Amino acid sequence: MSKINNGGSYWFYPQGKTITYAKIKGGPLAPSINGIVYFVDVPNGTEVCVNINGLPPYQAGDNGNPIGPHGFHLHENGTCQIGDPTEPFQAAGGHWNPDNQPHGNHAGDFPVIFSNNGVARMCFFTNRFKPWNVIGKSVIIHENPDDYRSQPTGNAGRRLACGVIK
Ligand SMILES: [Cu+2]
Repeated sequence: MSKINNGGSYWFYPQGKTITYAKIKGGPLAPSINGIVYFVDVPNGTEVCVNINGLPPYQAGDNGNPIGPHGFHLHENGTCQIGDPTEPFQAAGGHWNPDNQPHGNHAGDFPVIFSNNGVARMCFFTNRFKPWNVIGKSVIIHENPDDYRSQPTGNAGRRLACGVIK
């Protein structure tokens, strides 16, 4: 295993693999979110792994604003400038969509993130890019679930957390 220093704690990832990563920080709507998303070079594609803490508690959608599972995407601009604190991270732009697909099939469309008392861990495989192809893009975690159908954003709601991929 190799490790990335996160100010006193460490994140571990498979040794000998090429990785890129984004440190994830919550914005004004969810300041306690922090963690990492990393991208590991594997045969024929990339394994994407998530290790996030401090997600808000799940809330059912009866009031029209379900909190979690959280929409999760790559966005096209490598900036986590907060901007308007009631609609943060707009500077990150829209979904990263290099081959001009409908939402649901963007290269940057990822599975939703499930919080377990604030903690989320998962890995998944994608063949849509290699780790180095996403350097300079951003990772966004949304407040609401992605419906994988509404265009162009999946109706995933406000942007809770952001990280720029290095
Ligand atoms: Cu998004």
